[in-house]
Amino acid sequence: MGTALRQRSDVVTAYVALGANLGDAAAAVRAAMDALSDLPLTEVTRRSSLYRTAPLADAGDTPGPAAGGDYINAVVEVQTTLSAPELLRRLQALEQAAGRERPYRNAPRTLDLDLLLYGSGRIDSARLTVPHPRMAQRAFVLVPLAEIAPALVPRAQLEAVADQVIRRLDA
Ligand code: A4P
Ligand code: MG
Repeated sequence: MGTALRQRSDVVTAYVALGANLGDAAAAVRAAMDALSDLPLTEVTRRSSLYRTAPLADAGDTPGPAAGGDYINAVVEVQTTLSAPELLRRLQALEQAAGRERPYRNAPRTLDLDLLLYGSGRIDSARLTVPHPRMAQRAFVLVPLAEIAPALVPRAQLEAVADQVIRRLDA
């Protein structure tokens, strides 16, 4: 399957951000990486380390319920022939399977999977925006992405988020 996938001309390199801050978040993120590699027409080609990160709210967010504890975050690279909407649907199904509830925006979550990049595609639909609109402000996305795809993360972007707390977990 892997070789067959790589030979297809419609294969796209995409990046998925993983985050969790409820229960055993590291186990949830590792399990999600495995689940991504089990998706049809999709191969995980790079996995970042896991990172422990301080919860970050959107600048525009009104203060709401506590954001919860630290997150575990990571990024994976996939090769896929799924369309971007189909990949998003699969990511959301994995979130549901991990027991995700959505009581309010930025609520603590057992698993959050965001599509960061889908090839060089730009998508702006009601359900999907790619590149992910908040990725450039977030160390918990940029640092693991830079670990597996350094060419995609300008140094200036990393410097701009250098004040955000992020620590790589030992393997
Ligand atoms: N959606 C649009 N574009 C995308 C995309 N590229 N990838 C839509 C994924 N989803 C996308 O997402 C809400 C809607 O966004 C979906 O219905 C989808 O159609 P959601 O996952 O249901 O809700 P959410 O996670 O609460 O919102 P969102 O926008 O994913 O939140 P963020 O911006 O990802 O923030 N701090 C740390 N340290 N680590 C974290 O991982 N995560 C968040 C969540 C806040 N603070 C954090 C972390
Ligand atoms: Mg999300």
